[in-house]
Amino acid sequence: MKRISLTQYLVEQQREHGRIPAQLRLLIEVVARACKRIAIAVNKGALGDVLGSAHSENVQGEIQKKLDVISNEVLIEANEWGGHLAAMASEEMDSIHVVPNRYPQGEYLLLFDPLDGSSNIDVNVSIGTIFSVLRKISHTPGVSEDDFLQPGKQQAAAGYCVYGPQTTLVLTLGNGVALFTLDRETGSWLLTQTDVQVPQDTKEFAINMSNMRHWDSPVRQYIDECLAGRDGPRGKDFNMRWVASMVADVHRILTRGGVFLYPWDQREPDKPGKLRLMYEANPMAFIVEQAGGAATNGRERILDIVPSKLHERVSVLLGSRNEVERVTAYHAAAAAEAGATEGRA
Ligand code: P6P
Repeated sequence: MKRISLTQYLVEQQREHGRIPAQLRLLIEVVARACKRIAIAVNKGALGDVLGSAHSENVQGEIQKKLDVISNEVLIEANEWGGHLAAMASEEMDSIHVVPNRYPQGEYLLLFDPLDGSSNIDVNVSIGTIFSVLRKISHTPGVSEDDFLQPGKQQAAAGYCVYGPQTTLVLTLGNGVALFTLDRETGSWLLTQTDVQVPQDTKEFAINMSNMRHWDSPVRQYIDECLAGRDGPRGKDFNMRWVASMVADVHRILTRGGVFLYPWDQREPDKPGKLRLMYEANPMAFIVEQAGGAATNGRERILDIVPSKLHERVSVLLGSRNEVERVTAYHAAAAAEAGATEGRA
């Protein structure tokens, strides 16, 4: 494949396919440049003053790492001045960040998890940045949190950057998935794969097994069948991976297939799941579907969920289509059984 730069790829997408307006092209380039800066900060590790706790808490009630705060600031500063955004939302900020009046306002809304998987920072395991792009559709002056509360199928673009053995940017504009690898000698994002496809089947699942006793029955049934291997109902052995960095687990699935599960469990029954809908599940679901995979919350397509809160959580099942459909079918069967039992009561 001819190694073209991200800039050339975006110009060609804009010129040849009319797929992205100039403001969206600028947005993607600015976010990609911010990810480069984050990659440099992450790579410093102990050599820079970037490891350890920031001794502050985010809206999720999680203790922030220094790199969480640094990454958030890099993305805010990089995107404020360009005139492409109306506002931003971040896992690390309680409320939305409206572009200051000293800058022109644009039509896009940017949401991000600036550094996903930050529990892995201090142990040198892959982490990443996840971002989602929506259009401001209301014509009311100004911008509010309500402008962000759109289902994931409204996304104009989505992507993530993995800070791992390679620094890789994964991007969808709604017409397939492309991968760019950072050439550290020139500082360029170079196109290294187009039309990424998730294999429809897999022998690999990703879930935090320590939560097994808390799972609902459909998830327990699915994992038990995988663990039963070739002598069980699936007739094949399965492998397990759990990096505890969604970007790393999703990137592996995008590369060789697999199914990722972070389901609802009984530890916090009032929460639908651990992961956040707007800036984790939605962008990853968009990317996985664009690569031929599937993403549900066990009952419905993640991209169809109409959000009610900016930081709402969701149960996530995503990856190889045939496996996601199987787990989702187990949820439907359990719900039907519960309904029938209720009817008989
Ligand atoms: P656990 C990271 O904190 C994260 O939000 C995702 O990146 C990851 O998949 C999940 O949480 C890991 O959660 O409970 O296994 O530590």
